[in-house]
Amino acid sequence: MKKVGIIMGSDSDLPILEKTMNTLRELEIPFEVHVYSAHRTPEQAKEFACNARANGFGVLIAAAGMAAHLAGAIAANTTLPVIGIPCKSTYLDGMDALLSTVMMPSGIPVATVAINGGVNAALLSAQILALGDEALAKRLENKRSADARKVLEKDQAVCSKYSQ
Ligand code: RP5
Repeated sequence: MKKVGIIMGSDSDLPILEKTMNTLRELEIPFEVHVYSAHRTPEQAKEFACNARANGFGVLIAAAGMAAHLAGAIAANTTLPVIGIPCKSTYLDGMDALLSTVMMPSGIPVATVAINGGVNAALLSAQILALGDEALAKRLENKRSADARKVLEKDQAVCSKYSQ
């Protein structure tokens, strides 16, 4: 199976990417994780993106906060699908990163998930890889059903505790 590449602008973004990694583990998808910054280590970020397809990656997830140019910079250097996670930092509630990540110019797409949307980034990457992988598609279906069951259990618990 092709790998998912996870790139974050700083190790301070790790708590969001932990959710991404846990979801990928659950779905048995191999991944590789790096800290590359569009601003602090632009050459390394570029080199990673340029070589990603040849290095066995199928999808790239790029997470960054503040002036979050990482996903766009990665996307500029590969035709692999790139998923951007805008990370919430100290100021502006993540709106800075959301707009920096989502407002890509025509020609260089980034599929942007919600602010701090680590789980959905993993699920979207899985859905992309599952286009060519029936076993993974089945695991995704099973997870969707299991997640729905958990919500229904919560419904039962809330209903029986609070209804009168
Ligand atoms: C961004 O700046 C990183 O992705 C991080 O979200 C933010 C702050 O980075 P640190 O100052 O914590 O390294 O580039």
